Amino acid sequence: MVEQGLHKAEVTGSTPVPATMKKRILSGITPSGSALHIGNYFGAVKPQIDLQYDNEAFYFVADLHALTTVQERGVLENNIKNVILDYLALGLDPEKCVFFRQSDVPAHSQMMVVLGNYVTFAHMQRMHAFKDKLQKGAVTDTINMGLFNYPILMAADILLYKPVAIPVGEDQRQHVEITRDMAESFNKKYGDILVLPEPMISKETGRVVGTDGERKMSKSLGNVIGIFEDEEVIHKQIMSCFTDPNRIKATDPGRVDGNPIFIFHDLLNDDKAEVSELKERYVKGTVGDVEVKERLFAAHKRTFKDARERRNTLKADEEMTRRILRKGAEEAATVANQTLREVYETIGIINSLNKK
Ligand code: AQP
Repeated sequence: MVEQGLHKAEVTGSTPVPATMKKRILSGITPSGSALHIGNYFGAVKPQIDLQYDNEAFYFVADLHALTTVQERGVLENNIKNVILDYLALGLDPEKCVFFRQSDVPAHSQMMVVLGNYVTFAHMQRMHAFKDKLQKGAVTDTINMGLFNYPILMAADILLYKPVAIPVGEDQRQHVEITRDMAESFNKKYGDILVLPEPMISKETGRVVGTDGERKMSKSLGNVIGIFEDEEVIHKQIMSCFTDPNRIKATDPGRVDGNPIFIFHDLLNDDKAEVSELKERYVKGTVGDVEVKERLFAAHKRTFKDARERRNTLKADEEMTRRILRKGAEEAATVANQTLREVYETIGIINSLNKK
């Protein structure tokens, strides 16, 4: 596994890459909600953006994946637009990486059909997205095949580009592992065609806890701190954050380690002296939760001020985002189609795609 710090990281994979070549990495984001939260940002988006400078990066909006949960046309369209704007506003540079929409490159769906034959039903049943649903009480009658097949589409998304590393949050580790298994099973049969990618997960931020202080920050759990929502919404999210449950009064000595409000200060607050001072006072019982939260809110505003402004500018120029995605789709399709051709040829499907 490639462990990664928050900043630019050296990418190493299992496949040897000549030292002079940029290493290829890839990641996607599912527009299953209307906006990114700070868990997405520190766990995945920020590392991805940092990595775009020194690597050959492919990043895509996994719009087809969103269909597992979003089945209202207007909502889906809106989510897709938002996540594209969020990414660009946060610093994704389409000149430094290939940024595209999954559905713009049909090879993803075509490759999925092939890969489904190199994984067993039993293996798929052990995938956590499916198992979690069952554990939450869903019956198989209500779980759609899109969700069940999600890891196969994700394997297709990845393997088409032959990346050596996949920068993602901890919750995606299993999906990268099953991707490796599918590639391995395919290669065993046909020779070294597909590249086995490594998950690239930040030790510090691979699993950002939610405002409940227990579970992973997730939109579906409602324990998020947003990035681009109205300030009142962000303020409310921060003020509702759990702290030290054993502290009754502001004068009680409090616990800092594992306290979500301080986890968020460590992530967000660029004023490290302020964070140290707040921690000291918290331990001594000389600062109240409200002040700690208000200071976090102020830090959030500072940290995301530029991105919020950039987002407003980008929003006003829809044609520019369309241009960026068109260019990204062309570049992505060139690479993806080449792998698909190679795979088709390997398995014995010699069709018009393979004609020179
Ligand atoms: N809490 C998190 N900490 C670290 N990384 C996270 N990621 C998500 N939540 C955290 C990472 O963000 C990237 C995009 O994830 P996604 O498109 O799969 O979104 P998600 O996992 O569906 O995000 P949510 O909020 O958890 O959605 P729901 O509630 O719908 O399941 C991925 O790299 C992911 O690891």
